Amino acid sequence: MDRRTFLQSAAGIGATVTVAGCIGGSADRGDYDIGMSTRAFRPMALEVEPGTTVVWKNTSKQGHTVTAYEEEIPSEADYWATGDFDSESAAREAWRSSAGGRLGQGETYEREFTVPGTHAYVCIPHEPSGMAGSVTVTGDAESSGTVTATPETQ
Ligand SMILES: [Cu+2]
Repeated sequence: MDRRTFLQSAAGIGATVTVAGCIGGSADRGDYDIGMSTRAFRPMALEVEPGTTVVWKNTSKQGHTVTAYEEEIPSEADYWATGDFDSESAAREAWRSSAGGRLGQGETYEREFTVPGTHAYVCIPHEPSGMAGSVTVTGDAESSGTVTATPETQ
C-alpha cells in the first residue's frame, strides 16, 4: 500500500467513527433536572432519552404544581401530575378545593418517561403567567439494544 492510499482509507475510517460517550451533564446541574422560579420552569423545555427519570425541584418560595396537559401528551402515555391524579380535570379540581398537588419550597417530583414524543405540562396556579413547560422524549429506534461494532484500529 502506498502512502496516498493509506491516507485515503484512514480518512474514510475516521469519518465513520461516532462519539457515543457519557457526558454526565445531569450531575453538573445538581440533584434535579428542572427547577422553578416564582413564575417559570427552568428550563422550559427539556429533551431526554426514553427511560429517563426527570426530577423537578421547587427552587422558589412559591407553591407550584407540575400538571400534564391531558391533550398534549402522547396518547399511549399514562396521565401524570403532582398529587398523582388520574386526569387533568381531577388535578385542577383538587387544586381549587385544597391546593392538591402543591409542591412546596425545596420539594421534588419525579417521573420516568418512556413514550417518545412531547409531553406538555403546566403549573396550575401560575398558568395565567405562562408557567408551562415540556419534556420531549427522543425516538426509540436506536435505544433498543443495538450493538455497534467497534472499528478495528492499529
Ligand atoms: Cu407555579
